[in-house]
Amino acid sequence: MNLSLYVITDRKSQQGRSMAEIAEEVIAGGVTAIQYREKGLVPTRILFDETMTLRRIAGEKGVLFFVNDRVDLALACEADGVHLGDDDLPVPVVRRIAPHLLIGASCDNAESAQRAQKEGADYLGVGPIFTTNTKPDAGEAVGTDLLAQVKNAVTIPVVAIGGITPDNVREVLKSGVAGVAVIKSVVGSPSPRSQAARFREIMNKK
Ligand code: TZP
Ligand code: MG
Repeated sequence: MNLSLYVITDRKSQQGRSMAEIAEEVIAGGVTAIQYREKGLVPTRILFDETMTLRRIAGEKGVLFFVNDRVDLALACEADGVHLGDDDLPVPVVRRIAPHLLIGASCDNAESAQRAQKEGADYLGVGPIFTTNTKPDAGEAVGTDLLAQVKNAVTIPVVAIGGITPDNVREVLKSGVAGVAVIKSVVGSPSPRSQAARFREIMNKK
């Protein structure tokens, strides 16, 4: 499971480009995982159509595909996995109803990370590492020291998220995480492809 460069969709950051175009570009730039995330009141049929498109694109290129929040959509489009937070279905419930799905769980401290691991999560999303305005309710930045603490408290892969850019990604990787998840810095870039490639280059040099 390669989660090293994990890009999350965001309609507001796309600047008129289609989700499919962004996905094709970031994959060409070297991302290893894509997550479909939609927090707006968008009809489920549109969400379904978009997840099907991204599922196909990711599948063709051998990139992992996750759906945020919605287990029904993850199952419907045959995603590789689903990413869950505290407001979503509990990890053990999803494990029961969708045993083949990979499950990512959001957490922001060592205790919740250990709990999610025990409940059967396959990887953890930890953040926000730095201040971000992409997710207004993300809470206080946790920083890289706490990230390292969380990483050392579990054995499953940890993906860092929140305010990560090519300028601070080296610092994040020092904590030994399996990957970084990024929205604005890549999806909001004039060239999502070259920005993903920039991340990739820095990460490969590490
Ligand atoms: N969860 C914690 S921070 C965040 C999410 C979804 C937003 C990350 O976006 P960006 O633009 O990479 O800071
Ligand atoms: Mg959620």
